[in-house]
Amino acid sequence: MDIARKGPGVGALIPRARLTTTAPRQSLNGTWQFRVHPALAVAPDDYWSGTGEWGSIPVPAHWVLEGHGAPAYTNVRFPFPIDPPNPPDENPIGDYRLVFDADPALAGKAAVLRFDGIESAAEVRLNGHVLGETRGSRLTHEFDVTGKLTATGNVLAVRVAQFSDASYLEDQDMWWLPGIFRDVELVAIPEHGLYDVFVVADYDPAAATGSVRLTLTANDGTPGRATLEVPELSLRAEIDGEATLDAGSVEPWSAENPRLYDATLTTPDERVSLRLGFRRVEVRDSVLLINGAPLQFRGVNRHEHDPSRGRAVPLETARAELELMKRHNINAVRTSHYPPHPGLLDLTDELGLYVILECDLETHGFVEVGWRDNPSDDPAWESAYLDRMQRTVHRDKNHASIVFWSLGNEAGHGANLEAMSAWTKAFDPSRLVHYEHDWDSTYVDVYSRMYATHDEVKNIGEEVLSPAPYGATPAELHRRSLPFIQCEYAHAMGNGPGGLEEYQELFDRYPRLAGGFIWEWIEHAIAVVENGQRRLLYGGDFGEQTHDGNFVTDGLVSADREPRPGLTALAHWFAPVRIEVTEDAIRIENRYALVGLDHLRFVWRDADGAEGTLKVPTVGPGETVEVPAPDGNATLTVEAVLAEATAWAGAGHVVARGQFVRLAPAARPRETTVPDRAAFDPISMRLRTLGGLSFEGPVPSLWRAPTDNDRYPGRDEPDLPPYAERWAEAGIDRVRTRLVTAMNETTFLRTLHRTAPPGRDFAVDADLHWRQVRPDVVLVDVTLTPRGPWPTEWARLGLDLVLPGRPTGLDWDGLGPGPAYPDLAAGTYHGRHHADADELFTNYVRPQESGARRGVRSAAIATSAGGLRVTVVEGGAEEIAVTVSPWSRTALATTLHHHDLVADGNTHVSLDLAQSGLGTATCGVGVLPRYRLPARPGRVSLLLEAWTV
Ligand code: IPT
Repeated sequence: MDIARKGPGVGALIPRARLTTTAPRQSLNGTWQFRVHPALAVAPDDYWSGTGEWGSIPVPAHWVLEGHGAPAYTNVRFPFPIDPPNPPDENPIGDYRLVFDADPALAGKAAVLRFDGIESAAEVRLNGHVLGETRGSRLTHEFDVTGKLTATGNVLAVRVAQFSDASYLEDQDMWWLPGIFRDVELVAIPEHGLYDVFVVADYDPAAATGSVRLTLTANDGTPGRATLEVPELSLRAEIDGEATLDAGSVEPWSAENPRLYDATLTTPDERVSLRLGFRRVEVRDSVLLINGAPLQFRGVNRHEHDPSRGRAVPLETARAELELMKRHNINAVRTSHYPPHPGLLDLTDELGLYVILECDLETHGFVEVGWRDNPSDDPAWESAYLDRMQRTVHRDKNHASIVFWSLGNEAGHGANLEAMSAWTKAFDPSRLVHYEHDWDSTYVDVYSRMYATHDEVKNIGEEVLSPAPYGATPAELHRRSLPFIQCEYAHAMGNGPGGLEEYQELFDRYPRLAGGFIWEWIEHAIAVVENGQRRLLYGGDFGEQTHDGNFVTDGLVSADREPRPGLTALAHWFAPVRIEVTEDAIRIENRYALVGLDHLRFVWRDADGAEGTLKVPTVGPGETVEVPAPDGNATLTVEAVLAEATAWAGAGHVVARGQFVRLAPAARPRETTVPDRAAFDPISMRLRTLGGLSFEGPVPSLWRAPTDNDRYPGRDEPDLPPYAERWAEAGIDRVRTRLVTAMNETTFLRTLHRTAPPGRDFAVDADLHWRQVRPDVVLVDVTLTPRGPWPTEWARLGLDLVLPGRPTGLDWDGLGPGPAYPDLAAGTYHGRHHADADELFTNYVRPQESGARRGVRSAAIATSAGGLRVTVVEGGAEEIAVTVSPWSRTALATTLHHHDLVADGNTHVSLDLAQSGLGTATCGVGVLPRYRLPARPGRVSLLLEAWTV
């Protein structure tokens, strides 16, 4: 086995489409014999013989997740020296062995042995014959086993190298996870069967008709013959090699209406089933079109990940995941950064998701040495590059959902990428070619960027609205003719991402902008069980020397696929319907490209529980209608719900929501007395007890436990330190509060406090006016005033309290049910909400600030010792936020894993007058100016009512 050369694998058959066929097959998944050697040099040659000691392993699986060695995470950097094509000496070698009886339909017959994924290189032997070697961890390899299979006692032996020359081409930002991690199968090749089929089902939007172009290849490589039948279209034809057939009038396929027509190709020995989706992807005047209408990607980047099984994701899990996407108004997936399990494309066809299918290619680590010797421009690697692209395209070419082929990710520039593009365009002109790093767009069909700032995206949208400048080069003119996408944007790591609304607004405004794909769908934490406790781990937790920490846990859903708050906001901005409710009218905008709103019902309800269904006239794609609002409601909520169940959600599922709310401030109590000073701490004059409940606080507070985004400098301010550092420098993470004075006025007790960081002279003054309403109720008028020149913006402006007992739940009147921050509030709505103790925070793998409930008018914070009801009497209720946590901010900021957080038995409460936004600085712009919180005064009046249990 030679794992240090620059070519593709050897011995595999010409790549072909994955066909659904009646040809006999036999799965070889199951329990195999297994052992690992530390390096190729010490791995015995006769591994197929079965001598020596063996354990066992499931196939498909990654051996490092099955008790042999450990996973390792790096983002851009290679974990070994850049010395292509040589892998490091420390290179675990996994030997796999399976003894099996062949199915009678396969033994002695023409058949292939198929591997759908082996990381990173493998030598395959069957009954003593060397069949060849694989390259391309996420690519299918088939070997001809004709005449080599016996009825019983077949010995299949596979030697897998964790690292190989291929590792230089597979430097994606993810775990290194070796092993046979996808299916292994035997498939018969019937004598008069079809080796390959290529079908292009085109749709002519002007005529509303379809056509089918078929190219058939027989098993001997000659043109194939078969009978095509599409019963629903009464289409039947004898195909000899190639044909283009008129399908007459058809319903087109789109993500909005994934209409598929079942078709069959019959030969004397075999029947192949196809699902035809008629559709056309094209570009006109730099606008991307699907079936003649503008196509806007509302997409996500999807890695294959399961916390226990790595990239061996069961298809049922993948299906649940795609359904979850559909329920959150996502209409597109970029398969970052390799082809997924082949079954995924059947699901995207069926459920309706546009796909950018990406080749298994990334050489990002070469950026660390200025792209010196990047394989992308080295002729010795050209055949490896072409092989990867051909395997990618051939396997999945018959799927309607795939609209772009992507050459790979972050592989720099070079002739090999151009060669991949040229081959792809020649082979399949029905789709566009994508590659992000070709900023000049010389060999791609779409201009693509990642994490471009809002300003850049705006410029790109605008530049095609006026004539090209005089003297523009042909390349420049070509680029201007292309639509634009952000193949990655809004880095969804930790609490965030902010800035979604502003991107969506640009995508909606400029026709050239065809939307984008959030980075990324899922966090890649790996679950382990230690001392009976399940723990989610990230880079460095497995003893790696070179690693990139928790950068692997960035997603709209957790590794267990629980939605993060960012997904709720995204569902709002991606919604195919916008509902705007005012006091007397409801505006409904249809944001679908191709379909009307007949599949939706519009239901309304008010705060008193009255409800009804709106009569909405026909609204075509891109149109807006206005209907009158039911009379006299201070709160009116209108929801667009599915009229009938779909494959991905039940009837009644809420697709979009709009709301009108007139906030009525709570009445200010008139009868009050001056509180007894005994209820206050004599040194600090902070409230010590109320209604029998003891307190610590309230104290002014400006800090939050840094989010992931707070820990990175934003793209808009690359030269400034991240906020977490700015805050630490200013000292707002450790402010002290001094009592300035306390005095009894005629009707209230006045306490004045100064809060400032150690070693600094800038401060915030709190002027509190206390009035007793009842023994268990106080009214406090709060005025917060900044003093001196503050060198940094704040995280929050609020009051902190510590209540006795652990938190047991929260009931509030405000935005919910999930958390909301100034730039991440979309998708929450006003109402009475409840959160259980475990819903008060988001269990981000690395602890950070989370869980703020916003727009709060009143909240009841329950603890195991009692509780506190807070009512906002005056003050900007839209901005008021309540955060309740079992952990102090210091604990959140200094603990590295969620499972290591130790609750101190108290309830930490923050009542914020204002908060900073979250931004997306981990790999994008920081907090946008309008969501920042420069030093500013604040006023609020709060009614506090306490109880004990
Ligand atoms: C970009 C990568 O394409 C993606 O795989 C991921 O690593 C992401 O960054 C960060 O999470 S590349 C980056 C240099 C913009």
